[in-house]
Amino acid sequence: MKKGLTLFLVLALAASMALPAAATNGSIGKYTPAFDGDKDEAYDQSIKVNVYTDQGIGVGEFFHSEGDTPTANSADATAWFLYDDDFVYIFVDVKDDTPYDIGKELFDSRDNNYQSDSVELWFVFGDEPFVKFSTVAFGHGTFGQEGTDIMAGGEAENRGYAAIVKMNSGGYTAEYKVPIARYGLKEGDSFYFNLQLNNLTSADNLVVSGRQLQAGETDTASALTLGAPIVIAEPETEAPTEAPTEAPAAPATEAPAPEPSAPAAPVTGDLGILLILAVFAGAAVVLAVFKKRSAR
Ligand SMILES: [Ca+2]
Repeated sequence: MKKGLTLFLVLALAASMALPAAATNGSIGKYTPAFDGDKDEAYDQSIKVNVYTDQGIGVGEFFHSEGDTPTANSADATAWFLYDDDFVYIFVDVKDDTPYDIGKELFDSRDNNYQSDSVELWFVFGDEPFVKFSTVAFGHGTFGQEGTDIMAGGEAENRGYAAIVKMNSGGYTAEYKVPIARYGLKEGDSFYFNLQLNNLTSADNLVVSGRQLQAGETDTASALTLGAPIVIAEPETEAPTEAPTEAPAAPATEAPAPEPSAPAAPVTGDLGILLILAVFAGAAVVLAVFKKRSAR
């Protein structure tokens, strides 16, 4: 029995290694993060996609290079997803030990700025042939395309797109807002996604990894579904601050409690007295009538 299970696992492992890995599919959690370029903790409760391992391609593989062709690409990137009724939010962490700044002037002088350290997000939303949105390291700007319609020079931002790039010691991060309501997407709908990573090692040495995506090529893309809401538990650090404020509050709210019950008892007492008085009054009336009758 145990041997059979071991054999099964070995065969399953061999089969998984022999077959080309498929792109990772999954569900995106519904949650609106603070859009500030930092990774909100809710991202960790949703799906993530690595440029290599989750897209069915080998680590370090690339599909395009310019300049001296490197044997492997050392850069790596992982994307996390959230969404709400208006946007898909994507946080991308790029490990790039050769950050190269092409400069704002060169960025602005180019139309389609793929020749830079940059992240390209590729989508197929419904009937759209494809949508591309990219941002460059050092935060010089964005570039986008809706099919053949170019979104450059701030046009992507005019249509609701946004990106915040932050450099760090091991590369850079970028947080994106993609306006899914613009494409009619809502909870329960799916779209296709691929991540592309452009890595410069010097001004004219570029390696491009990941995948691009266009309608009709979606079988190698990640199918991502707008899924259930994410519920973030109350931070534990708030508990001690709440306890001291609640402690004095408790006696304060309890103290008045006896007050309503205290008057409650006299109410029944008053009724008793009233009853007694009524009896006396009745007796007095009876006595008065009796006295009048006897006086006649
Ligand atoms: Ca680089």
